[in-house]
Amino acid sequence: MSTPLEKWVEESARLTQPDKIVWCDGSEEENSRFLAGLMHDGIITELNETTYPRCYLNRRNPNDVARTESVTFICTSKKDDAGPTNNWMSPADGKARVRPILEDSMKGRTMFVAPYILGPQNSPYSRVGVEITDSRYVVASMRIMSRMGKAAMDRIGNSDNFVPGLHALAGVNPERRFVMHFPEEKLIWSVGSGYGGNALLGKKCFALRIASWMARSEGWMAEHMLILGLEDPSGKVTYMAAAFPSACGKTNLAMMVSALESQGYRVWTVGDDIAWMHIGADGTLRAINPENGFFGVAPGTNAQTNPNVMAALRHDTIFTNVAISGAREPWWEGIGTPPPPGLIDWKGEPWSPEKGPAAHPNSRYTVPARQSPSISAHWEDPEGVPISAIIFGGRRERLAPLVYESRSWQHGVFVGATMASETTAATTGAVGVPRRDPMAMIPFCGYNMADYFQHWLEMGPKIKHPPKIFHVNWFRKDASGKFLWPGYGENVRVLKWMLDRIEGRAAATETPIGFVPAPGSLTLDGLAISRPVVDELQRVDAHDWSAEAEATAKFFEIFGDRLPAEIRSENKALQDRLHRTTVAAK
Ligand code: OXD
Ligand code: MN
Repeated sequence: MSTPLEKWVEESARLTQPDKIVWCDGSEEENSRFLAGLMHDGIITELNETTYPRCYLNRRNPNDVARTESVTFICTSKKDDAGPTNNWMSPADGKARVRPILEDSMKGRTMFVAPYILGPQNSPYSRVGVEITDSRYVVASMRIMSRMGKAAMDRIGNSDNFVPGLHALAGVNPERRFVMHFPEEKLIWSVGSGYGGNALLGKKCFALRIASWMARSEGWMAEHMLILGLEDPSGKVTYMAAAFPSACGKTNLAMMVSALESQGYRVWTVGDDIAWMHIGADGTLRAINPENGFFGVAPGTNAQTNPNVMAALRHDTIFTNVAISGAREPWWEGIGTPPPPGLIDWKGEPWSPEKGPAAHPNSRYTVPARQSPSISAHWEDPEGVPISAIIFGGRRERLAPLVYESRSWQHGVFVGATMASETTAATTGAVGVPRRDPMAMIPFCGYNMADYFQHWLEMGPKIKHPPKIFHVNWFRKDASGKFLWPGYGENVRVLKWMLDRIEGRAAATETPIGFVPAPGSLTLDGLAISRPVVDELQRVDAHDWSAEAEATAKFFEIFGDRLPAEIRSENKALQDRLHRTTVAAK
């Protein structure tokens, strides 16, 4: 009798017709063999063995360098279950579209079966997936990003308790590229791309899209959030989870070197991208990081913005689409050193300035989390870490203050649901256009976001010691376009204010949008910042916020009647508070 896993592998092999099937055990020996094979085939090259031991460069096909949201689908029986923010196909149509691409796609190739655990090996909150792929680069990357191999296989045993994901390169053809999710049967099919977010099926596909579906039905939360611990001078660590859209510095915040280290405040990293949160036996919200590594954007990363990751990626790292120097060391824009001699760009050609960026703007490093000097001693605790604060944030040039605290859980859910981030000229041509991205989950929520808001609303009252919910904005600018807040390591000052609020130590001033730090309650010593700048950072402009409230009401219309009444009433209450402020000011 074959097991459910063996049956699915046989079925997948019948469909894709590989020459050979290899079951991956995740061992060092196996990994070395795969890396040697990848080098032999010219898919990766080894970097400088002295300065970057066991580091490799992978150059992707230029047509395959980013997540492709336009061909990412949630395939549910009812269209409404996917909701207005997802691409939808019926499960039958989704399979009919992709099956012909999968058919015979592994002829002449090897099929790898890679079982993996998302989350600490012994955690009751962890889940198991199996990725079938014809890419050894995917297997080598999954080995860094998840706990891949024998332990996962042991956990599955004869059961059907795993999320199957079938991935085939299928010629890496953008015309035949799909990332399909079938949440009702917890199945993933991905074809035509080898790029991380499309092809490492444990990451966005399982840990967010499928997991968010599972989390709703099982009473937990799968979120696009970093997890950090803030240590105070007594050595006590308070954990916080934060959701920011891409390019808003999640990895940098999670791995921050604190500007208040001399006062005894340190930041420890638990995760940089995804948090799975369950209600613990002690009534706190417990978070685990389902991942085992960091898949971070390289450009802009340097000794100032993220010294911890710079230290982490000096060994055992896979780089993708970065440039390399004549000395075979990785290089990217914003690394903090001028372009070195003999620079080869991400396409493998000699670089010169007129060619544009040497590293692809979405070039990446894939590095084991344990290699970061900032990794928390508790990052693999089976029970997870207790979350005392949830932080939402975005890039807002003028609207949102540096930090504010929500009035309640329900109001905090509203704050998350109204999250937005301004686009930059580089991406849209129009600066300052807010793009709505509730809880930073727009590309990752595996079901109707109106139901997702409802799920958030229902979770709060079930948590005996619910986290406080805050909103931050590191990106406010003055009239001349200069950032008002220095950011990076100085952001710890804002985290400290949150900690002081949690501990009941810091004063706050009520505004229509929530509570901002009372004068003097933010720790600013040692920072050259003037009082007027601090005031401007905290200013809440009732007119701007009224316009914002109208814009969010408009955005919420896409959800129709499915939008929870609480969200609507929070927006109405905000508008009333803003109205009272403007009337009072007249
Ligand atoms: C993302 C990522 O695209 O984490 O959000 O890679
Ligand atoms: Mn992400």
